[in-house]
Amino acid sequence: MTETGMSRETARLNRRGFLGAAGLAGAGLATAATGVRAAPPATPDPLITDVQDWARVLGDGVQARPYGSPSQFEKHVVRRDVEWLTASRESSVNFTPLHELDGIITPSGLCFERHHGGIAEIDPSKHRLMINGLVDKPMVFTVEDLKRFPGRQNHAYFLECAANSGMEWRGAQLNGCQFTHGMVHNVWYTGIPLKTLLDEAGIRTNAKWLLAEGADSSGMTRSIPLDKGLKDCLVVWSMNGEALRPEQGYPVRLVVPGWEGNMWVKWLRRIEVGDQPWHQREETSKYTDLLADGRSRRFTFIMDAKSVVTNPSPQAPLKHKGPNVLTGLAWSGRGKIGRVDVSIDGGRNWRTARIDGPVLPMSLTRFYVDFDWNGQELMIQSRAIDETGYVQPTKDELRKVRGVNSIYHNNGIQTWLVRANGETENVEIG
Ligand SMILES: Nc1nc2c(c(=O)[nH]1)N[C@H]1C(S)=C(S)[C@@H](COP(=O)(O)O)O[C@H]1N2
Ligand SMILES: [Mo]
Repeated sequence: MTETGMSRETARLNRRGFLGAAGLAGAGLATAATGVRAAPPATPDPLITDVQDWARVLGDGVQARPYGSPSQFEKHVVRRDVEWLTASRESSVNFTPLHELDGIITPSGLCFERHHGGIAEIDPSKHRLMINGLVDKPMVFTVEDLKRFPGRQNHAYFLECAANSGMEWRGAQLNGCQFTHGMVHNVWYTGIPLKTLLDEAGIRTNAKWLLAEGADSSGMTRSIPLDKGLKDCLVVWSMNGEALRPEQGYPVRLVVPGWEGNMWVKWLRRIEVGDQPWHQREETSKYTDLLADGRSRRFTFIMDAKSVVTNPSPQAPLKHKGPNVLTGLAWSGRGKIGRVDVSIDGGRNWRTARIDGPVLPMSLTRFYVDFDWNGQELMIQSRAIDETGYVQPTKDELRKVRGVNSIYHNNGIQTWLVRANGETENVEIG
């Protein structure tokens, strides 16, 4: 394990050999027994008998922390990057610590970041959003203008980078769900429908595509079908109830629900209306999937249903025998999650997980399995099924269709091996 908590080793297990040796056939997911057994009290236990400092000394007052931050004992709950992953530290990515979170909302300071030209620090009074191209009336809006439009909306949506799990195409590689699945976040957005602005400018009848452009040094540009832009795209200025963070596109970003993260242009400064796509770098050489026969899948847009068990996982091993809570996240770019199944024997037997919290379209959805662990080795998997009936595929099923040249759009089923001592590893059943 390196400092970032990951290993570059590829762990592959032989399915027959492993399952045979472990004798997991009878290991069903038993419902957890009631009552979590706690350790008997030590006598005398200083944690009970002593008066701790925090009970002796007056604490900070209300003026000490005008903007709050997490407890000093939560310093390990941070975004992490992988040094060798990209050529530069600015044009790079870090990952959401999914194994440290619960519920469905990602705290703003923990949302993974993906920048192609570093973080633009924009003075909102100097920012403008232009609508041009095939419109009756080209327009320029200030941020204040945007906030005066009627019809403001609130939505929770997941944003997943198309490269999430991209390092796993050729086998298990990164040891932690933060690194294998952490290019996803889910926040509450406040803004207005993109349609409101397009209506204001008046779209010409031959319009079919939109080009979204960012104000950062990368000048990010992506072509978006007009239908999608009119259906549910948003221009937002707020996440989780406060202004967007600079990392997430302050002062305005485009929200493209259910579609690959690259299209969610941050620091949004221009929408051009056109009659055909622009074929920009991010939709030609990048974010396309090279198939085995040499052809490329392009403009795939929608992020298919996917899920991952966040606990246990390599960064969050099992520590106790007896009752344990397994939990994870599921999402689909096609709508709501319909069901999540969990297996502890490498996909032989499945049990329906309990979903808790809101099940919203194109949002992360939280699932749980309360189970008893007797110390046996486990091969944990989860499988998402969305409301359209689409079933999350195995990695081998994906490879049959897509080959192994891809980086992007890997929504295959993840396997975690839990060893008898509770340590957990990223493996693949081959
Ligand atoms: N202007 C601009 N928008 C951008 C990017 C960028 O580099 N510049 N990166 C894109 C990519 S590849 C992804 S995955 C998402 C990441 O959003 P996040 O940083 O909020 O996680 O933003 C997209 N929008
Ligand atoms: Mo991305």
